[in-house]
Amino acid sequence: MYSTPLAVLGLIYASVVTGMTLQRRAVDFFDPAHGGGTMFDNATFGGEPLNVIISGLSSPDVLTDDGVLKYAKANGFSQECFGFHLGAPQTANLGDGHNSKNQTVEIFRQDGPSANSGALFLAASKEKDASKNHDLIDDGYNIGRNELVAAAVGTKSHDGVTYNTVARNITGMMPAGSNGVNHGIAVDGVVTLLTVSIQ
Ligand SMILES: *[C@@H]1O[C@H](CO)[C@@H](O)[C@H](O)[C@H]1NC(C)=O
Ligand SMILES: *[C@@H]1O[C@H](CO)[C@@H](O)[C@H](O)[C@H]1NC(C)=O
Ligand SMILES: CC(=O)N[C@H]1CO[C@H](CO)[C@@H](O)[C@@H]1O
Repeated sequence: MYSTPLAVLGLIYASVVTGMTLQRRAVDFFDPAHGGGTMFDNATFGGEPLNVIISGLSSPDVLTDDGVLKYAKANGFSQECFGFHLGAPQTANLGDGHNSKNQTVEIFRQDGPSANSGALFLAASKEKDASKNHDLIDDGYNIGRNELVAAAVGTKSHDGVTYNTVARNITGMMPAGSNGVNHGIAVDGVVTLLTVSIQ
């Protein structure tokens, strides 16, 4: 194979555009294991499963700090209790909205130099009570994931923006069981990939 002048021109054009605007990314995400990572974060009492991924192929505006907050609102989660810093292991409580009072979501962005997908990795869990101190219900990770996904899938509008979300399950990336999982709560090993398109 050799590069035709047209292909080279295309490459230069692509880099220029990338430098100027928010580009749609090229991959859903990179498997953290390939870069020495894991699908568990490092919370206070062991790892919380990163059981939902917002694809790097989503509309770029969804993957920004501001954009993901707006997207959460569109899904019925209020951002009133949000206090997270993306990229750092911080708890983000999507807390006081509608039917999801005790849903907790931590958000991590995959944007390091060796795996810059722009994807957001979420650790979703369901707590017993919003007032209790991170006391998960039985099966709290699987249920937290399923509730978040159920709230997100389909077409949702908020503040003049319409989002279309498609879900796909990925197995084989996260080990099933309770080994090394926060509070010893077993996970089913399913990671749900959400691809969000702004209409
Ligand atoms: C939290 O979730 C559990 C299980 O769904 C529910 O029984 C409980 O009432 C909820 N608590 C609050 C404060 O929303
Ligand atoms: C993903 O897996 C969960 C748990 O088995 C299931 O409840 C859900 O319906 C699946 N979602 C999709 C999109 O396949
Ligand atoms: C704070 C905390 O939970 N740290 C853990 C991070 O993960 C390593 C490896 O699994 C544990 O040894 C630490 O205890």
